[in-house]
Amino acid sequence: MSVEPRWFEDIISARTPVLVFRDFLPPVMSQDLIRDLELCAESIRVSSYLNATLTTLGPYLAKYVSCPGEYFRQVSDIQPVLPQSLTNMECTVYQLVMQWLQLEALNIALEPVLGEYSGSVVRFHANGIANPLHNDNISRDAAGTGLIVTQVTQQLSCVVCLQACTSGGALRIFNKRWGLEDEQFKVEFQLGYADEVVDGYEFCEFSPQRGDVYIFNPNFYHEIDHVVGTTRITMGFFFGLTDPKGKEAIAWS
Ligand SMILES: O=C(O)CCC(=O)C(=O)O
Repeated sequence: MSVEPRWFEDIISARTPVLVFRDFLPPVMSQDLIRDLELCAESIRVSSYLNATLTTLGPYLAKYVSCPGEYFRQVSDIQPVLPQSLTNMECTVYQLVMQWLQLEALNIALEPVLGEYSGSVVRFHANGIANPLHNDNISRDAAGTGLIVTQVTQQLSCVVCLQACTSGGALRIFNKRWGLEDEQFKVEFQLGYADEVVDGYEFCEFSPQRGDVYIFNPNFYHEIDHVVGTTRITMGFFFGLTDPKGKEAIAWS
């Protein structure tokens, strides 16, 4: 099973805003992982911004672009705590993405001297939580750090839905790619961009269900609607191409 090569282009250009493999994970796999995540409750971190709260297990690089050494320390501290079921899930989904996009390699990024990146992050969106409008672009956000992930040619986001919320929690992807001129819409100490930046742009809404795996281009503005009811739990990672033929990729979170 693989997608047409043209589809890869379509995700990058967002002609296909989100590519979904519905119900990929067998229920037992997500149930086992959620049970194991409860045992790691002490390692779950809450990052607060003026307009958002992110609750995560495992570090995400965007938080540490001004201190990458701290990111790699966090990666090595959390590694022994993470359950095997999370590593297994990561491997299964990497295999799926490779097959899907006809990649010859997809490996966790390795930084010379500093070590391995985090291969995924688990995100918890409890009742009432939303994620503000933002876009992800590591070449921009970590520019000047010399980190190898800043050299990828295309950055895509892959998300696995481990537990769906009762309602709300939709991912909304706007048909608007980030541009330098958008920096005027950034608000200090807040996560993301003011809503005006996507005024008049079309969007696509996707409500993930348990077991779904989806891929989209995070350089296009996106946000997550307020969650209602059961906590929305996802595992996600970014990946980007490292060779001119578009066959090799590295992943990080
Ligand atoms: O959880 C989601 O649906 C999307 C998460 C996100 O913002 C991203 O992967 O960039």
